[in-house]
Amino acid sequence: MARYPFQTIEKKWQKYWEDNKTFRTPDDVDTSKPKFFVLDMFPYPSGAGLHVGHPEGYTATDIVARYKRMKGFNVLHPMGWDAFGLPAEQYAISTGTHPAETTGKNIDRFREQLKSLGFSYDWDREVNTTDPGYFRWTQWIFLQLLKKDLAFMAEVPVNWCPELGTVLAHEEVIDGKSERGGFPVFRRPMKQWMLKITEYADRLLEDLELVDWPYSTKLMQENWIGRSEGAEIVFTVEGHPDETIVVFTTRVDTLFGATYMVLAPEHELVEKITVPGKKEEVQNYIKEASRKSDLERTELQKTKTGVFTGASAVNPATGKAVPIWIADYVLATYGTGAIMAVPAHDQRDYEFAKRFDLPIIEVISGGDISSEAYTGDGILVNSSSDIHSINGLNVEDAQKSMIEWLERDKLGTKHVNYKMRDWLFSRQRYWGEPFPVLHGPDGEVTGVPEEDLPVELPEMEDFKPSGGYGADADPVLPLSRAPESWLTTEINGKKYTRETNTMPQWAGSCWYYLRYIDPANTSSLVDPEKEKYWMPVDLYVGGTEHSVLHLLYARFWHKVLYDIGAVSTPEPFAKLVHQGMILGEMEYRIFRDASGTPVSAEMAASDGSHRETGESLNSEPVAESEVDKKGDFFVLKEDPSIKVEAKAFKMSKSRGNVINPDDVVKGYGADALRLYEMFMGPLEQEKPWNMKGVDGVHRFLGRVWRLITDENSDTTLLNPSIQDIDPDREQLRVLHEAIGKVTEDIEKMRFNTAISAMMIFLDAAMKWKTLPRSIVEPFLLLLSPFAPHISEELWSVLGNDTTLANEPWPEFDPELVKTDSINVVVQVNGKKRATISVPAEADKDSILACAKEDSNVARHLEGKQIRKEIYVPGKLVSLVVG
Ligand code: ANZ
Repeated sequence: MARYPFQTIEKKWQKYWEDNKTFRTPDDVDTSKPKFFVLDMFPYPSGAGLHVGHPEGYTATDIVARYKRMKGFNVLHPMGWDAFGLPAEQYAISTGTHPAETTGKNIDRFREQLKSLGFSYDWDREVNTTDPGYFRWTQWIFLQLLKKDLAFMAEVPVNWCPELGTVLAHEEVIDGKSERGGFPVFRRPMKQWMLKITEYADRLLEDLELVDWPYSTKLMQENWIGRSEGAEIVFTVEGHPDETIVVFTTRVDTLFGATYMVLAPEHELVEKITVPGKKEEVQNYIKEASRKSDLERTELQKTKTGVFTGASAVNPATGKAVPIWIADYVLATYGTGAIMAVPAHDQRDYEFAKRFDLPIIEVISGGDISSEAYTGDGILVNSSSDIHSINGLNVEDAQKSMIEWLERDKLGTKHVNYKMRDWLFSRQRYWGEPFPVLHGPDGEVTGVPEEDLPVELPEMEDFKPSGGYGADADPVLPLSRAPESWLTTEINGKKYTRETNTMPQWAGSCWYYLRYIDPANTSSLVDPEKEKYWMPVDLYVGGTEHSVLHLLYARFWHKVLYDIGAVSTPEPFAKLVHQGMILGEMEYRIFRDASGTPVSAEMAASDGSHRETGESLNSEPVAESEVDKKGDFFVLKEDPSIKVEAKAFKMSKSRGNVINPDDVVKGYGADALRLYEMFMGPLEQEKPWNMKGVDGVHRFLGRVWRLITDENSDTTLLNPSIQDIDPDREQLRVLHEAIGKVTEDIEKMRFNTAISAMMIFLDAAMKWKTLPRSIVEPFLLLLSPFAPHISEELWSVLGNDTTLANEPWPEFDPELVKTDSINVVVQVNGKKRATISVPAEADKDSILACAKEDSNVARHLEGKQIRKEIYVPGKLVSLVVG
């Protein structure tokens, strides 16, 4: 394999860019020029270093950044570090080093790795969430939240993860386990800081319309916010004149069918209303329920469970008594923690009523409720009493009528409910932003004066959480063991104690994009003029794993900042794109029966047995060199009738399929890595890694090298075939085909097909005996955002003495891609009768006329009537004669 000297070239240009600050965006830019803010989700600098998933999104944004600069935009393309958080702290604890030290080391390594990939970041704008000059402003934002009553302390049931020694936000708990590490999470009450994100629920929902984001991400946020329109209805409790039960329902129209009520086991009234004879049963049930996660109580639950409290409520529409049960399918955390059960029209209630033999009354006609609830539309029946009547109405009108009546008689109100909860914002750890909060002697909470920010972390030797790791452990916060000088302070003779919780890792990433605009500002988080020019972010690229967490939190903070006038746009990220996950290399397996005879993969059932004989099959790995691709499948080379199983898996240490980007850079170069990751497939798609593909793009770059340099020289000299001559028409056409395609593809972020277009250009150019400089130069400019090092080097081989980073992007001329004439096939009754050559710009009628004039075609038309004329533009005329 012919190599080009990528090692020396890449080092050389990285140094050049750094020395010359090629990608520095000045603090004061010419604001009459258009701007483009292109942002990457900044990495958490883990000890493992960069993985191949990072350069995927980072290359995409780098291509856009380089392209936009060449198009004359002021470009902001920064990078920084999301460096607080648990892993750094856990690592620090296990190795006995301070997290600041390991974090610093990891950042240095990440920076070096990113630089080795030639990304055009403005490194003078680097931000680090653990830097006091940065988190001073994170704390400042918290003070604004406090001032607006959007931050408050509450004793709430929290997700306590003993293994991590901290509580977690709802968003960080997946199926009852911690998102990080997968450790069990228990619910228990604890006093915590909360942020009132629910107050912004409607705006977070509505403003999704303002942004150009993937539909699936918007949908995830919508579902997470979970807006439900309905009503709250008040039920009185028999024998307890002072108590009422309020339920939330989305179906007020079904009130006449409410035949029983259910309280969540945690509901505050349970103890009060349970009759003495039921107390023990109810107590036991509550205990059992507390051991289950919400998921186990709802989605996973096969048979409904519950107990009767012995008490009854009064259905306000019928005046009749209905029994009150407790059951764990009703969650304490949603709505009011209590429901009216309408078994005829709600499947959960239906199953419960069947199990416990409770009455089922149809109130919506049109369905069959003999075996399941009817949840469809219909006309109201059995819905009339002395109190109110809605019989004969459709669902929509019935709902209106019910709300009017409920509101008039003060029995209920229209109500909107959200699935989203307030954001649990404190963590019981050391390595996070300290809260800028002081607790006074009388329990009062005050913010630290703004001029005293930042509140830095105290120097501590031992920052381990203590107090035990059990489900009921009482955590002793690391900061509560800080030196007295940090922990307490005196104001007006009163002793105040600092808050000892720290902020969650999400805090720093909620606003980092703003700091890039004005990273050194010490008087405000961002200068308003600069903010106005640069915001919003024009393109944001990152993984789907942040669809709800980071992207929702950041939007919330941004809206708060918008409300206090600190930013000028309601939304931070105008356009969002997710890069797809890069999987490990494809792994192949072959199936064999007991005698060792290969069995084609489609015969293997999912449990590993033979679909026809039921015999259990063995499977073993086969090397890639032994398989061939055949259509959509992979088959054994030596016997193509045998399909093999082909699967790619997520890269993981345990699977041993992790690709280290450093190794790829060493073996093939940064340009090859960049180009390969863009060539793998559409950016958004999940794709398996393939070393052969890396080799392929590396060879492409080698051919570009040989196109422009002299192969017969020991030193890098210009290929003598490149001359200052005028290009011919065909050369111009090939070049402009590439310009048109690459330009359009970058705009639409279709980088893989842009690369194909450059490969097509190269194939053509390799065949030309002489190569006009005016053809080669624009081609290098097209290649430069993708493979900047080799492009810069060849640019200088062509005799240019500065970087190409600020050269104008080649202008596409559509006139030049028009071919003079095109060949069109002419069929008569489906048989090819001629190929005619017509002017490229000819219209349909003249082409049809031309087709009929062809002597051979004319012969087949003679004496017949033309019934149909079809023209496929640029390709085919099809005539049907009878
Ligand atoms: C009566 C009813 C009749 C209901 C009917 C549904 C259909 P979404 O759409 O998710 O907001 N519900 C209310 N609070 C609950 C809780 N804490 N735990 C479990 N279920 C609860 O669902 C709202 C519906 O879910 C409410 O409307 C209530 O049941 C139930 F034909 O009330 B419905």
